[in-house]
Amino acid sequence: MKTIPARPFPFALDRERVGLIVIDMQRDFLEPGGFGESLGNDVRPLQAIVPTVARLIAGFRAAGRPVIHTRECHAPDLSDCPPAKLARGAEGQRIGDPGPMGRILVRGEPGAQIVPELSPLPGEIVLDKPGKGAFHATPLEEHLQRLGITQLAFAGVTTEVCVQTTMREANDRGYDCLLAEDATESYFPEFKVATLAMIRAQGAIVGWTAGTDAILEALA
Ligand code: TIU
Repeated sequence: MKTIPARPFPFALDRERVGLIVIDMQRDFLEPGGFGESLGNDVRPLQAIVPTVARLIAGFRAAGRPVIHTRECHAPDLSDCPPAKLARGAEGQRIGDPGPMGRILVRGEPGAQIVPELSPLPGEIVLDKPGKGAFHATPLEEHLQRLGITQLAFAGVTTEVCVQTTMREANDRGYDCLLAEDATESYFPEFKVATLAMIRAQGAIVGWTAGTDAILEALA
């Protein structure tokens, strides 16, 4: 165990049982023309965290710990997309519609790929998920159990949507959750601040937050 300076109180990192989950660092969310921009968002703040996420991934790989990547995307026939999700968004910019990076948020399209700087290595787990949370309708929990993971470090986008949803799913399943504060971002700065605060409120009710450097130091 190594103790990390974290909030709301230090986090005891178990280097034999921790894994990293990198949420939805996809072109659809980070690049102009993708799903994120189609919803009216400025994607630049999300692009800015890519080097930090890359450092975190490199640290987990160097420590021999699992790195799991997720992508929010849907089957080409959209059979896994609930009608209520499909109906949202502006006309012509909905899930499945053609965009500059292929069909928006559809599996296998260029926009659904993870940005090249953060490409998964061969053998790393990559999960396509139809929901905001990475446990819903995916084999994530089976993978974690097989790997003996009981603690999850989190990075990715967006803080208050897919990252927070997955942290809450993980917390309810008994995993200790640690969010890398500078390796996550939102289209709405105030939502990121609020999400970090609500995660660590009431004695880490959802989990802990810490800086990437502190996490890397404990892994080294
Ligand atoms: N729109 C938004 O903030 N997020 C998403 O739709 N998905 C993720 O957070 N990955």
